[in-house]
Amino acid sequence: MSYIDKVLEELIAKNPAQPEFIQAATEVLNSLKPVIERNPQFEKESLLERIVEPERQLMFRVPWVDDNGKVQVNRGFRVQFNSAIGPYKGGLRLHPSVNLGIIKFLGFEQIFKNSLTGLPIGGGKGGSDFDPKGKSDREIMAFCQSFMTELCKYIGKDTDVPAGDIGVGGREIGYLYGQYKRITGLYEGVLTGKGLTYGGSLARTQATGYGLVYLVNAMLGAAGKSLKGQTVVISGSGNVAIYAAEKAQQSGAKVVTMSDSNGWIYDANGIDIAAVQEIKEVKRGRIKDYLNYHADAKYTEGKGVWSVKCDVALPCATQNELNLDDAKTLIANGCYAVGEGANMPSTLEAIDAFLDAKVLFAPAKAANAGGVATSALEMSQNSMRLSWTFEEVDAKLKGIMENIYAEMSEAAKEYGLENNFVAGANIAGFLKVAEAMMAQGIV
Ligand code: NDP
Ligand code: 2IT
Repeated sequence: MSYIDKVLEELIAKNPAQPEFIQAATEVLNSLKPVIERNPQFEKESLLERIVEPERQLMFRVPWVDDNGKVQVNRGFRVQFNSAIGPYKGGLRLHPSVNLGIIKFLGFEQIFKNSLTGLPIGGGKGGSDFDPKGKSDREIMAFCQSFMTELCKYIGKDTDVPAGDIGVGGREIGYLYGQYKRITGLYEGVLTGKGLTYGGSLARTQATGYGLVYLVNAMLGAAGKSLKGQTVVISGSGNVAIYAAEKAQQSGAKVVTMSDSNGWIYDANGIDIAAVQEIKEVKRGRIKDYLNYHADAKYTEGKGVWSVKCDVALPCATQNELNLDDAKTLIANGCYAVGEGANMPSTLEAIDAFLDAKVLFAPAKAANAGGVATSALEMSQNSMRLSWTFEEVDAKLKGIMENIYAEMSEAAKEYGLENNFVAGANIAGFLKVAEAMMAQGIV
């Protein structure tokens, strides 16, 4: 049995209840076959066994009082996966589906994503099974304060720097930051995605969605194509989806769909992003409310954006939202490029179908790295006690995404896997972390 197969077999036996973690690890490790062949010392020093085991996993009780005076209890998580190249860095997710396996898959992906940014950040992720939907601001604050009361013991600007993810945006980061400062007395860049009045970076809100489109533009450009005049389908209507849609439209594309967990909208005239922003960012409403702004758009309950004919697809909602059947439908309808804004939105079978059909496929850990890259820029600004303009941050973000495209395509080429950006991103992200771990001894 090969070294990689042996490590995967042990990982599956040890983590049977963590299918998402197994899925993420399978994708990465299977990409590393040619790297392991060239570097036998990795097996000798059990590098893969070490890299799939988090350095530390925290699970804790989060009690809080709801608006009826009832005590609620949630489970909190922080997985500090790998600190070889920098302090743990990664978001916090608040969603009822959150469990240890989900946080481990996200933390594992984050290691290689953060490496690809070229910035000094290690991999981590956290969150809770708390459901923010329908909660009052006071309930959100009560939860965030309780969550941070425990988490603050384990984080800091040079050790672990959380940020947003699903269900965590500016409001939640504010409550978390206030509680961290109150307990520790430290005014420091312990979180990113902060408000602009207390250390946040301009362009962090836009960064993941903009970065996704910068990377897709680089990928299309290298293939002699561009977004101009193209039809784009997007899933999700949260932070990543909104700013991906905005930048895609600025790049000359027509975005025709967006969705949430209830259903999806189709607007043949192109999505009105200001309307989606008002519905989601201001009113915290449902995507169905788009009909109140554009009665001629179409709303359908359930899942369905991948059935719409398009040139480019940008999944920006959640993991495993695009399966083999969806991939086949997209390919049959002429979709020639996919950029993953969400983390692991495509199943392993869907990815294989895209690669077999020679679809230009930008994997999440490269395509959505703009968010965490700009978080790292926020950390730099906090350390220097200054702030860059929107244009400065945006220009750095664009440069970082173009560099990620170059790194993943060169790594793919070097290993004879031209245009397989899944393998290219995994290999390029892995090699930097692997070298740092080897240099630091058996830790
Ligand atoms: P938001 O909470 O802002 O938005 C999430 C969107 O996805 C909402 O439209 C939500 O619908 C939908 N969604 C979430 N879960 C499900 C589900 N189980 N089924 C169907 N739809 C769902 O989160 P973000 O935009 O920040 O995150 C979206 C994705 O991007 C995630 O995979 C995240 O990990 C990833 N990501 C985020 C980054 C960031 O900087 N924020 C950076 C890199 C990746 P509803 O409101 O109905 O739940
Ligand atoms: O998945 C991700 O990269 C994020 N949710 C952003 C993490 C960050 O630290 O900005």
